[in-house]
Amino acid sequence: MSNSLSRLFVRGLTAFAVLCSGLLVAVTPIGAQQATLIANIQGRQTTSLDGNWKAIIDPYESGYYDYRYEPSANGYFKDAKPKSKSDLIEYDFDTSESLKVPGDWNTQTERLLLYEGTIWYKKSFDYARRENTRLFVYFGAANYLADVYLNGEKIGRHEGGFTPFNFEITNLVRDKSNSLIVKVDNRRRRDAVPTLITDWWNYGGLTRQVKLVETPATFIHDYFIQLQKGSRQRVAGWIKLNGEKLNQKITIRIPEARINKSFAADTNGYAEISFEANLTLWSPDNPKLYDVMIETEADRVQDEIGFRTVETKGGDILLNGEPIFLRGVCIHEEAPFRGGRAYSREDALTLLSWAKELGANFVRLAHYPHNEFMLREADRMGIMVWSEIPVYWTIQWENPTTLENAQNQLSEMIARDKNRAAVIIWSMANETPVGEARLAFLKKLIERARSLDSTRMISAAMERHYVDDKTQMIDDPLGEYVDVFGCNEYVGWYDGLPEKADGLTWKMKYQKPLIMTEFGGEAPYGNHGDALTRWTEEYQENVYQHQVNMLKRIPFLRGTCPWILMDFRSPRRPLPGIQDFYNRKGLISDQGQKKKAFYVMQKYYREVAETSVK
Ligand code: GCB
Repeated sequence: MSNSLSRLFVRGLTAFAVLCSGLLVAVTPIGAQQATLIANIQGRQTTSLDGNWKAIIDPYESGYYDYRYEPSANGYFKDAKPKSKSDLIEYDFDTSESLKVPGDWNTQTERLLLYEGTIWYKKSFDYARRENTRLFVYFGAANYLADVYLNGEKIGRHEGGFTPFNFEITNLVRDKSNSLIVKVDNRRRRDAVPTLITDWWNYGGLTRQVKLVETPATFIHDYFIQLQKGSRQRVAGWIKLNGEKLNQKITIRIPEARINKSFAADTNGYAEISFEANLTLWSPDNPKLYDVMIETEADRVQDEIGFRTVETKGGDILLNGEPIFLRGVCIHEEAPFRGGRAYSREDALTLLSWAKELGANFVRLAHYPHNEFMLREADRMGIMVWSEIPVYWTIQWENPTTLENAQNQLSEMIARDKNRAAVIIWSMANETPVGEARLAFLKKLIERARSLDSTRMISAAMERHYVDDKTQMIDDPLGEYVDVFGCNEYVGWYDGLPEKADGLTWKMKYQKPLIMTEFGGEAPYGNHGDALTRWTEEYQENVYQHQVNMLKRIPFLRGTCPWILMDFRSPRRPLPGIQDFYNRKGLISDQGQKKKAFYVMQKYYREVAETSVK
């Protein structure tokens, strides 16, 4: 067997072995170079490819299909140049416009605000790869469908707009003038996840960081290091190597906790780990993170990991064994002040600091996995996280490809964030209609989530219905399969006037904790009037006052997440002078101004924080 063939074979075997152990991050099976997600990109040796990329707008996909609508062998990915003065080539990356990466394209130039289609991105780079190293190209996210080419060769495709992916380019990269081309297509599709309709902007492009990741020939590919379910002293998980020398010693060190443990990886490069440790547990009051070093002969990865337990007991949520009330708020990945997709540490710090100011110890990152800075900062700031995938409203429940796509996005979300103490809930879906096919679909997602991570709670944001004028019933059959019930309701906004909340009683079929995952109303900042005039801050405040009084009366309520922290762009919100294509349900405007409703929630959270159930 040639060297590269045997490497492929070994990699194939490794992938198979991991699949069997139920830990594989699913990937679209295209191209030999495709690799499962490398854990903790921040802890690696990387080279940023952020900055200006050349871009060709291609609404008819002329760079991909020929005039018979067959995939073209000479598409834009060839990055061709005329070889003589008579040569006909109808595109040129180098004289085309530039787009910033990371960044959505919609907010970079006026004419792309509503664009849905293909844009080709190109970055040139030099890279002197050292002996015995491997090179990967990593994308934080590309919305929605990305086809990636290096030096004219396709290296893979990725579907899903909010999760990271990487491809191995060891054998393709050159010392000089590499041409990395990505075709990004953000057209909505009925069979996609999300599907055609959402209440958020379809920001397209390379929306998160792009990096080259250099690793040793055999490297630490992935690991799961958390407290064992149900234990506050035992750390358990696994480490996975990738390369040719798999059967080697792996050491985990946590110097601050005097931990130095070694494990032998099996012939597949897989090692289960388990050891006792005396750790200060992570919590919102004390978000303790430890430096954790994972070392092999040739590789060393450092991470910051917090340790805590989270579970439900009857109707309670327990953090480190103590009942906790989740003082939450929903957040979209929308950039404060400048608009567009948020992507930076600064964006994360602004949004999470506002959540803290509100009194939150919990955030619902809606409606898709957010960029990694949000999770890293939540870990540091002591904010618990609900993380979800864009299985939103009505997707194609009976389509196996749609299910596979949703499972893949779920796997990628868990793969990236499974070592973040902040994440306490994986959520499967938002406001999906009760029905058999949907239940079967979501049960499959739950199975997948539990097989990848048994330590987090599972939930979904569901709906409720009236059994009579005054009684709200929570009995979605999906409730049976989740740990925590998430419920969206808009009493006072889509459902009656604010005071309707006063007369309502809530009932739930399940003996499980309930989080009210959405409620609220809309008002542009600075629009004033009386408390019954729609779109005024006073009306919004009124909604919140009545909501809070109602929420206080729900005995099984263990958390609240008002919709939403900050106004965000939405194609469904055209009302001139009021919405102007923004959903204005923010407690804070997109320019950072706090609305009256913010203070109602802040007061409520202060009260909650002072009572015994924190
Ligand atoms: C919902 C959705 C959320 C919307 C919100 C609204 O129920 O889950 O995505 O943005 O209502 O503002 O209507």
